[in-house]
Amino acid sequence: MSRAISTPPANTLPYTSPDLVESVYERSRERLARVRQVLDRPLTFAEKIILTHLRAFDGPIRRGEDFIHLDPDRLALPDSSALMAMLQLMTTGDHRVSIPATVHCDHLVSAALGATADLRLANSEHGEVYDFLEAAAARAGIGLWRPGSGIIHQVILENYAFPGGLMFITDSHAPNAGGAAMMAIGVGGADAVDPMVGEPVTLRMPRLIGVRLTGQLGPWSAPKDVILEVARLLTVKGGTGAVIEYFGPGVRSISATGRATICNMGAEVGATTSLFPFDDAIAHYLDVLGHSRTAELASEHAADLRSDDEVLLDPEHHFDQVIEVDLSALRPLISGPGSPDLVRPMERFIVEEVDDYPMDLTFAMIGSCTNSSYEDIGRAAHVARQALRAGMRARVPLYVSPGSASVQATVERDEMLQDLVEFGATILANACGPCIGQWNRSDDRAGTRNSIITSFNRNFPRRNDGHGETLNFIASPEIVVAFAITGRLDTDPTRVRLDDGRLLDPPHSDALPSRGWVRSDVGFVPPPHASSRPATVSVAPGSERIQLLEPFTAPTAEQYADLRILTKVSGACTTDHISAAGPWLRYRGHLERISANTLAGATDAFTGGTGTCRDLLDGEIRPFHEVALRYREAGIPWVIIGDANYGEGSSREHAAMQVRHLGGLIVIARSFARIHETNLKKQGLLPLTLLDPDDYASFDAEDSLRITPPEAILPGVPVEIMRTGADGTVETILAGHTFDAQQLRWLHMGSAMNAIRAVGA
Ligand code: MIC
Ligand code: SF4
Repeated sequence: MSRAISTPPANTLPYTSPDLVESVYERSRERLARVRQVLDRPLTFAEKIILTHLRAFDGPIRRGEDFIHLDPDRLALPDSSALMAMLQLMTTGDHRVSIPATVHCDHLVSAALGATADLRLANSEHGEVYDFLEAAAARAGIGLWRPGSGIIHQVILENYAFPGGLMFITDSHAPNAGGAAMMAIGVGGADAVDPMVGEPVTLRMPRLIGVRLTGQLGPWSAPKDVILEVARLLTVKGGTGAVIEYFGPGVRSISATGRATICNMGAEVGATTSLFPFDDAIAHYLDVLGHSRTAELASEHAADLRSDDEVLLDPEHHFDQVIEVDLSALRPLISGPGSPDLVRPMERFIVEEVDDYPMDLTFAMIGSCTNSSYEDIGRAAHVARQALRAGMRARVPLYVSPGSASVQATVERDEMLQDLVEFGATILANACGPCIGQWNRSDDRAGTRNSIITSFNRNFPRRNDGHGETLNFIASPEIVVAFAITGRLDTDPTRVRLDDGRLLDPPHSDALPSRGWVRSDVGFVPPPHASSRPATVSVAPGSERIQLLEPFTAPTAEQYADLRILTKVSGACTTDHISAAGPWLRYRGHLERISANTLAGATDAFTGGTGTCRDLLDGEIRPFHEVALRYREAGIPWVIIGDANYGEGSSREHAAMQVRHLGGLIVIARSFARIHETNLKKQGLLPLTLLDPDDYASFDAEDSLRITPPEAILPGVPVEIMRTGADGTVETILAGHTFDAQQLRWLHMGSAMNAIRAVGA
């Protein structure tokens, strides 16, 4: 198979060229005609995108069951996951990628003093990583955005998203691009390697959830409240394996960037992706941002960029589930702490629950990929300005991270940032910062129970400053700023009198700047022409930050015949619990080093301890990774027993690779989050879902397990787990798996990368 395809010139541009958009539309139109002929039924917008991006369309596909093979139009990778993706790509050969792709340096910048100082520090602290990524991207023909240029999802929305396109991004908040009617799906790094070498990405055909929006958002309600309401209704598991498609008369009242906020946080309900239909608001967004030709093209193809009329007339018939949200009835909501789906109206929270939490806020923060648009900052600045007029300033430290250099330049030109600064805000770099624990917190509250309020998307324990005692409440940016005025959680900031006796007026901002968009491509590095690509991509010997990967060896029948349980985790076990971010982000390119954090946040059901378990070799309690290493050295293969929605949250494949690196072979859970399950499969691990979730209770610390040998595992056939207890009792438990015939090669070869290498060899 030939893999050396020359880099498309598309990669040298800091935006998606109209030519690419046009060719996608032409191809999609032809394919759609054939799909319609064969299926002969109305189609949802999500189906139109999926079915026109299949490698081959062979007739009806069962949702939630069949695997599909997709060829995306673009790829993007944040630095934190690009490291492993590029290292894995390197294990498969020396490739020039066959698809437009970009790397975005956004996750490693720490927040402390403000944008300039923080970026300077990031460049010196992470220079080795940035240099590696720049060289690896250049060699592979991939564009790169340097630190400070923006958060990946905002940069994509502004530059690369186009209606009806399909993109894979190695980050769970990929669906943000759904605000511009692009389907963007979060995947692990190994999945991104597939399209880089010309292979399709494999995915299970998603179920379809339709969300019908009616009414209109009230004065203090925001797009954030729409998605918090959806999270309340669906919970963190409810969207698993589904595309959420929004429609209905309420859509009109929400701007493209507001829609992006809603799609972004679809990740918090486990959705494969979220999507809005193309309409005038998106055309206007594209136009103002300088993509007029793309807006024109999309308008010409508008009928293909939304659900068919028949679907909209009878959605219950065409979606697997339909939810209705009346925007007019929505009030500002508050999520957290601990989980994004712990949601209730702010008014109720203040009256009924607030006493359970520390009342004084220690920090307020706006930004992150989910809420850093022009409109978000505009509405936040409008609230801040009213406080300033009343002679008031923020009573708590307030951080603002604009999403991109373009947003920053635009809100600066329109003097919004200046107002926020006068109000007391510190402007952070256009990067992830405290959202992902890159926060050098300098106050003395870290480590003591304290409340912060943010407009971010995740509030898992330890996420922001590494301390489980920090409670993160999530709300819309304008509500966050309003709380910064009072500094307390127990007063409704929309009803409090300012020092001048007035109540706050509801926030207002244009959705897009009336004086035009200030475009900034600062930090974009196009890949060099093939003839001048760097000769090699080198890693310094003994580097602490980057380690070349050794291929994993294939699991054997013998190993599957006698496995021990490292831990049975109890309760939520997100990827933050399995492989924490924050200070550990520095080791995202060094598998051995990062493995030291494995399961540090997880609770062991056998001992009740967090981050530790009992070592079966000598009965001592030790950190998980130490016990795992001791088992590995003793030649004892091991499994993890997981609870429901195991691996929820991010796309970081480290959560799978570390387990594999430490000698883990199997994860048996009540259920899995989609991306993590695939990540496990790609690394040659066997994720098993208990057919009867109650069997979770049967596993004991000293059990030994015997599992159907790898070569005997068949698609669609449950696997047998023979459990022998310490007292000699034997029981057989059945578990399902989701490997199809082709994916079983990943297991048999030891990993998906081994399988790619074998084909290329
Ligand atoms: C996150 O929000 O958790 C992250 C950090 O962006 C992750 C990606 C990562 O861990 O590399 C995600 O959402 O996928
Ligand atoms: Fe970055 Fe936070 Fe968005 Fe993840 S959720 S991409 S860490 S801003």
